[in-house]
Amino acid sequence: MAFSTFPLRTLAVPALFTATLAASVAAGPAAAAPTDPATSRPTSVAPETAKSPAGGPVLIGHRGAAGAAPENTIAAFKAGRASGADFIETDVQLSKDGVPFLFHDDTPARTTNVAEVFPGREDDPITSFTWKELRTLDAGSYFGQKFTGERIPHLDDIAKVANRSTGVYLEIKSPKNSPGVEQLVARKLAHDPSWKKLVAAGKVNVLGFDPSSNREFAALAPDIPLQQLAGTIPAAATLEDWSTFVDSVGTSYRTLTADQVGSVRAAGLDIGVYTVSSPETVAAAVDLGVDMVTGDFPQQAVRLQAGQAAFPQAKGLQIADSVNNPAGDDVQPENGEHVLVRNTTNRTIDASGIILRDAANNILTVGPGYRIKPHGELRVYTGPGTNSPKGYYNGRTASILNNGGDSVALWDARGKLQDVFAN
Ligand SMILES: [Ca+2]
Ligand SMILES: [Ca+2]
Ligand SMILES: [Ca+2]
Repeated sequence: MAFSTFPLRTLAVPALFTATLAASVAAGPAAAAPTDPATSRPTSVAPETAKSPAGGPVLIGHRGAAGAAPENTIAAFKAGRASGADFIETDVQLSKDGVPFLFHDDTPARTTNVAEVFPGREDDPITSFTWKELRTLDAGSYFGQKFTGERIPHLDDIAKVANRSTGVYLEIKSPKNSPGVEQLVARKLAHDPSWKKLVAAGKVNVLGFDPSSNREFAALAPDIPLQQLAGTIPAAATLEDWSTFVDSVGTSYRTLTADQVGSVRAAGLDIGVYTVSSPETVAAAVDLGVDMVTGDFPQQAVRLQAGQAAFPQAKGLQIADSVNNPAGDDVQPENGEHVLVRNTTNRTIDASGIILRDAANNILTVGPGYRIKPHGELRVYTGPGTNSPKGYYNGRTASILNNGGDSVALWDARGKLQDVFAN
């Protein structure tokens, strides 16, 4: 389908954002499909440059490219590099025996096969494992069969994937669980040849949520750009304090306001946002004028910034909405949380075997025999219910769609990315 049918769906969008997105997605011929009834977006938009006057924000692949490959693995780092993003982000921790490794969670349960290899240790701190033990874990198969054999990387592995185009955003993760990690990272960046090369090219940034850890790192490595992460932007006095040891603040795009962007800038700091995974949220961040955008789908963000279609393989199925927090229990018979999939074309599309994957890698699918009529919709539920032409039920017993906002990627049965929705 022509990408200019891209709907604004259900987000409330400021006019400037709409203009940016329209420019960003202007690609290919005008569409035959009608305007999305949920919005009033015109079917065709004048092609014009998508780049903001300043060239747009720095684009960063979250955990490599966590939407496209198992997070924080070599496969994800390579996908992030291939996307053309300015940086790939990762998380460093220390093993029980002091080896720096790249891993996000505090425990191995979600993203490894720990249950098979070390039964009973699923919820142990990841930092209670030795490096030898960590290397026996499979960190790829949770994401998909074809990634079986991906290992938890060593800190130095990402420096070998990065280059002068795609550098590293290195988060010091849960530093209280990894005593000494600040010194180790500072030493690496100063003395290891592959890190030194990246540092000299301006392609290494360090970041973290813990202000005391950041303060310590800043004292050890004052020349490395440093970012304070924060779930929400604090008061001016705190920003002022942070500005004595960091260069930028990174926060969730979900709560960031234009006023807060102003207060961060007033403290002399740059501003970044995470985890920005859909085209609409990337465009909204661009319109807020942020300096850095971190997301799970860097390839799509790069394409948008270049004025190209985010999903060149899209066949016409899109996510129209995600109902993360319905009235009553999120998982309840017939009526719980669900994702609304819409056929945006004039022809019937086979939705059998499509996959909906949320930011934490929970997966909903659609069974055989599901064909969505032209401009028709299918509700894909997390919980149990009676399948019908309008609804498919995954029969899960626990909620997966985060009520504080989530992102959902739609993959077709052949593994081609069709759409990403975020709220
Ligand atoms: Ca991180
Ligand atoms: Ca609810
Ligand atoms: Ca939910």
